[in-house]
Amino acid sequence: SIVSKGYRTGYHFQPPKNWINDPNGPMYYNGIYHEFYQYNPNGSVWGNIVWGHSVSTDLINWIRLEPAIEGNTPSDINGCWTGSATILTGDQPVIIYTGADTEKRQVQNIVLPKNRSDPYLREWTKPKNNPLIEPVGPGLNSNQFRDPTTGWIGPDGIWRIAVGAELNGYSAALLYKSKDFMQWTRVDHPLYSSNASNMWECPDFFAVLPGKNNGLDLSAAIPNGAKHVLKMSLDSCDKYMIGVYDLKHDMFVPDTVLDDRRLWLRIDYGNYYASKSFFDSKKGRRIIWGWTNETDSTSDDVAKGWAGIHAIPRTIWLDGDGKRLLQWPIEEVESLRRNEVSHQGLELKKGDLFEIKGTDTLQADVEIDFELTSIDAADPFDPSWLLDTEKHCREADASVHGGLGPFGLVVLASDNMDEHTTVHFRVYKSEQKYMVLLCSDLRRSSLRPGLYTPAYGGFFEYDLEKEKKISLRTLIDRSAVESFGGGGRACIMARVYPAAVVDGATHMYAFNNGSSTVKVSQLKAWSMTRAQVNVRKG
Ligand code: DQQ
Repeated sequence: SIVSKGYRTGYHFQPPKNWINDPNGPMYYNGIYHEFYQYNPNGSVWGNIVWGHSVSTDLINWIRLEPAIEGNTPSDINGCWTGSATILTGDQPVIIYTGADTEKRQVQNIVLPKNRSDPYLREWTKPKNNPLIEPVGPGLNSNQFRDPTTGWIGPDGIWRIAVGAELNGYSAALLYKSKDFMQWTRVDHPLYSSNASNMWECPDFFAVLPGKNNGLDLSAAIPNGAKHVLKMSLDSCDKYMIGVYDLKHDMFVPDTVLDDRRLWLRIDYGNYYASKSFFDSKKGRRIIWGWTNETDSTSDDVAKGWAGIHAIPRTIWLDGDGKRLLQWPIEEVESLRRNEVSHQGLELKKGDLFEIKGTDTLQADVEIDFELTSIDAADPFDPSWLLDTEKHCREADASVHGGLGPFGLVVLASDNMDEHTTVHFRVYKSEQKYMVLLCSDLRRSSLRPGLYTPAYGGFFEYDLEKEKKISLRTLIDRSAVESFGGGGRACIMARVYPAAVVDGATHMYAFNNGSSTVKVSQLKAWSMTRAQVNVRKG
């Protein structure tokens, strides 16, 4: 139908049809990037899950292969769920994933490539010793025990993985050890656990260097000054903690422990879940992939024949102050840019709306630097907003004048603005520092009924005395609006379904609705050409 064609993304990862969810086992091996994903080969709702498999040389254009793992043994007959890839010493790739067994218990299984000299690693075999790990031991809930991480080797030469679990009613990343990646024993304490929640899905554990965007391989020597990150998926979002990995006790120790999980940092403040990162040895960076589901109705998904996309892979690193992760779309996405439009020295006064013309507004990449003329105009910050940023974004929406902001972008807007999505900043003053809010407001995004249209928001601290510019980058892809605020300090992935997208005519604007003027020192926009995403079979 026309509807499904209009909303189908042009350069985000998705299979030709059907349902996808979590990214699984991303890796770079022998010159090829692999992306596996939770996939329903029979329809556009969750179910019958197998591991879809695609390969790429640039993480943007993908070749589709046959599913890599299907549930056909006693240890995965009721489910082939999320897992991770590890490249073992001697260049041996392996995948550990969660199976639901004959009794619907969650167990961890392994698969190995049948033929390592096949450049695409098309076929994966299950050794006889599955399951490798069963849900046994004190405090474990056998229905909440899944999503093993990539393995890492300690200085003692022993492998470790973490598994998301409910332990004694609380959330945990359980730690397992092995000499050979086949025989695993549970360590008597978790890598980390918290009684602020009761289950963590898709844990991810990795190392980062403050202020450096080169990535680290957790199995290589970790340099001094590095920090560790534990990411967990809960409450429909991906949260993380920064800390250190205490090797002596084999434990993750967060720098700050926040009892209220609403305050935990988030990889993304929008629609982004079950992310998984990997070390890209080709370019020496860490890349994170996440799943973004549809926010139309299930019947819309059935009509479209597809549901779920993956966000653009992002380089991920640690801010210089060690307090927050930064993310930026991988540079390869820039190969899709066409027809650059550029403006300098624009002034946006209160109420100004500047139309950005000359690009394909349905598939675009926009970068704007906003320069603040007077930071004294910032309104005071109220820390209670941090507990519910969506509520704050609803109350202080794009039409509510502030001292500094709102200013930002209006995207996918219909001719008469009946439909529009805003991505904007507000700047607040909090004691010695400034707090910036990035908001992506979907409430007016579409006139169609039955959509989930929240106003997403995330705050970040910003040194405005030093840095007078706040940058916004937004990738627009028909039903996807993916934004990076303050150089990747806050990210918001969103899905929208404007009727105007189906008609193929939308507009894009820069705007300011704050009392003080902001300058746009630089604005660049590009049309994004269609990528070859899974259109070819390999
Ligand atoms: N999705 C998988 C699970 C995981 C969940 C099942 C997270 O392994 O916990 O499709 O979205």
